[in-house]
Amino acid sequence: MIRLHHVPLARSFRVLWLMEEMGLDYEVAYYSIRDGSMRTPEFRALSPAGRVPVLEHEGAAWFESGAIVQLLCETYPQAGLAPAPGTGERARFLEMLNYSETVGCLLENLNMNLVFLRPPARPSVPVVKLLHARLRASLAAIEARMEGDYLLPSGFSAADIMFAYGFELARHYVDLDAYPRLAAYWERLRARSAYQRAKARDGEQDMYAQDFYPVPEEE
Ligand SMILES: N[C@@H](CCC(=O)N[C@@H](CS)C(=O)NCC(=O)O)C(=O)O
Repeated sequence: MIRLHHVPLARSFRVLWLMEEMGLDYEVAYYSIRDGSMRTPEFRALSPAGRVPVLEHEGAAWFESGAIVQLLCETYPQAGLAPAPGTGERARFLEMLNYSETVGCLLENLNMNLVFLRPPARPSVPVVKLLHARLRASLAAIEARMEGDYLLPSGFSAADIMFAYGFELARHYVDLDAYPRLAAYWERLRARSAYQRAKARDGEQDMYAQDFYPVPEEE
């Protein structure tokens, strides 16, 4: 039995997409960040910090999206979505798997300031400006390194899933067309049938009320 604990458009989408690429059979348990469904003792028993994703996999429960992606790649090596330890592309693979959370944390902090804060709390304009600048720099760094169609020269891998999920959120804060290689890469990934099947099971997001969140004006 495989069950993914998932919030639409959250980092758990990485695991959903990976499982579609791998052709696994799985169930999805849906939650919302807004409705308290992640605060139950049952969910906390699976995820100590009350976060998604959690993957229940044949009697075990795993949390942290990067760890789950790596564990699935090791459990199902026949899917060919991760270079094996000791091979030439392994270092780049692990770098990108973890760099995805450098970008993920910037996006989470932008979400916190611009999407989740409720009045009378107000976002800090200097902090939002700093987060924007750091997000743009993090994307530009990969834009400059991107040579082929995917992050690894040998082709599509689970590192693409980990990293490219961030575009789903980043497009609410930056113009992705400013990064032509990344924009073309994102188009290429969204054309994958496994991505489209994962989107069909993602569910309705209740995070973003606007398509784009500009940097707020100084008072
Ligand atoms: N580094 C963790 C982050 C997990 C995380 O923060 N998930 C968010 C959704 S993207 C969450 O569950 N947030 C719930 C909350 O903050 O209450 C991972 O990659 O799994």
